[in-house]
Amino acid sequence: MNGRSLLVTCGLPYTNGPCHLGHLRTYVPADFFVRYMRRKGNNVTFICGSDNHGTPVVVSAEKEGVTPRELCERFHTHFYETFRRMNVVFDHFGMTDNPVNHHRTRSLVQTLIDKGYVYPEIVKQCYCTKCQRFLPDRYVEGTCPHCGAIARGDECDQGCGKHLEPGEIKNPTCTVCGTKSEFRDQEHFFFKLSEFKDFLKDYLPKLKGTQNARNYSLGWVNDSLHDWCITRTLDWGVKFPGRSDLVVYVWVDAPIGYIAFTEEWAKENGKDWQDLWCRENGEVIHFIGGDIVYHHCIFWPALLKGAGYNLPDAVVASGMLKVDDHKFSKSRGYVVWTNEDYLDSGLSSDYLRYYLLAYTSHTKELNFSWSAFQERINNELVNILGNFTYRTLSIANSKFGGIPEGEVSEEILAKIRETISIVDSAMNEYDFKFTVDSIMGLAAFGNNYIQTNEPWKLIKKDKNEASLVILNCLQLVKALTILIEPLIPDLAQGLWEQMGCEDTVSDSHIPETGIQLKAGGLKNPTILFHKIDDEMVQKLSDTLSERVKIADKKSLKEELVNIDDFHRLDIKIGKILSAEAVPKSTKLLKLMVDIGEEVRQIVSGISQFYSTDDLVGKHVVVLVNLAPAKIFGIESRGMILAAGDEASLLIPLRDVENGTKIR
Ligand code: B3M
Ligand code: ZN
Repeated sequence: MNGRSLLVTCGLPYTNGPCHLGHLRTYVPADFFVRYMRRKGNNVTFICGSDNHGTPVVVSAEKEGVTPRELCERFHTHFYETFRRMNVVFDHFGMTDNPVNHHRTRSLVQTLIDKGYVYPEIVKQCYCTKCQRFLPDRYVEGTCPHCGAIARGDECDQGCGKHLEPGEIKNPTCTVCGTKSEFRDQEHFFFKLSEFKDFLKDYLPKLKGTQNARNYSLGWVNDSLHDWCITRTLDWGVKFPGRSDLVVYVWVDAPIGYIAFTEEWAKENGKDWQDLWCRENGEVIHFIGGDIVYHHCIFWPALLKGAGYNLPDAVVASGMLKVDDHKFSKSRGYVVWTNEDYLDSGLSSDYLRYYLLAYTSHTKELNFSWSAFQERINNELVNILGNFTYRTLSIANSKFGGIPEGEVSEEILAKIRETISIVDSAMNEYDFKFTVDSIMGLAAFGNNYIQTNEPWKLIKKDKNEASLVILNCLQLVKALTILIEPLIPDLAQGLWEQMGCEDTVSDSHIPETGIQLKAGGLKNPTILFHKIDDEMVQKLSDTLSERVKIADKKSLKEELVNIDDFHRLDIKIGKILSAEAVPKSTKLLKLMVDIGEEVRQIVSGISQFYSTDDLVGKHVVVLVNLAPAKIFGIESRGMILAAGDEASLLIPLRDVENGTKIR
């Protein structure tokens, strides 16, 4: 097939920590896009690798007491394997510390020097007198000169998100020893970014991809563009040409990794990397996180333009991630680890892929919670797609002996064509959610069609009519299987095999959705889509809240409260009137508690430790003005106080009346 030639890349993960949900928000959609473009008959090369240089890696290696290279190799393998487990399959996954990237970076930087785009300047750099060294980037912490938030040396990561140049940060301290750092003069090299203003003003409006990338970067260009310091005082990294004491800034050699990895891939596959990077014989599409738009839409095109390479055709930037309504944060415990939490619990990679692409648009903020995850999978993927495909295949198999003879109705073929055309335009706009919704719309149509026509009843009245209905359903299943493969490749392959196909669905192409099925046998269908049960969700939510609690404990150094704070809590003595187990829960009891002026319904997680008989008639201590909540669908108003992991209930030493206030 003669399709477009595409080079798709993903932002390179730093090799200083494990893969989490924040990473996947970029990699899964990129893999989805790549698979779809291949199903369309395009020629796609999918490239990524690990980002090994810069202070993120050196600081972590120093803390662990290993060499930066050791740390990089460990996390490089980790990312490679985790992406595989998620069915994110790159044609090449390189390392920025490998020789090809050292060579490509030095060569590109040398070209910039030769063309007069680089100049030296003496700048004020943070210096730690105790550690006796200069403090680049993450070696220093202080306040952001733009918004006043706590910031790192090169980035206001918790505040306005702006990139900071060396020396810009206010009140700097050394992150290793905590000493207040001072500013000292040092020679560094600058890239004349300001000379690229007109170029960027012309280039950015034409840049394809998502609107957020284009709009943000145009704003920055119109605002102001400063020259960019591209060297750092570090041992670890790519040496700046002619200077053994300086390396290039990590944001120079990391994107150049995209080129170096293409070279490595081309060499292994007998291709010419220059087709993509020097001759415009293809399109370059970058998938990145929304926090690195500046680097990809400002620095990177300017570097490429200056050195005479091809420019990216599209930048696709994903929105940010929240966990349980909190800003994603490893240190505060609001994180979901891909292996430890998700895959190692035995959950399917396809479910997470579905959720990440279907939950909200690619560029919007995604607020993750385990209950929303469960709801989406069970109500959409399992109830709609799983239900329709299983019903169709099992009825066809049991009542019609497989795929019956006949001609698929024009109505059905037209519906498939309509979906394909909607999907195609959505994919060209990088609107992944709309794509998924449209495919699920076709599944819902199928569900409705089979429900209305009831082939299992119709067969008794009119066998021919019934066999046409099931043939139509089977054609819809075939189309759905091909269309859904980019999203949920394992489940799609399972469906494909149940349809009696012996090849792999990822070798098929979109136009095949309209090719009529040949009469023949099916494999005995089994249920492929299983619901996620409440217990699993409870376990995952518990893991998350436990992590947040531990992080809280670490960060809260004994916060003091005053007596007014204490008085805001309405705590009273209550008497348990009745207790019953909450169905389907292993921990919860529903209690009715007399707190004096009223009887409260309270759900309490203590059933492992007490039988209902132990509790009825007991006086307990109740937090009365806790905001009401629904637990397992049951309203709970208040909380019974207990101590420790085994929930030892607090009780009054002498008898007091129900409703007595604790003071
Ligand atoms: N290593 C990771 C990040 O800042 C960074 C990406 C490099 S892409 C060339 O998200
Ligand atoms: Zn700031």
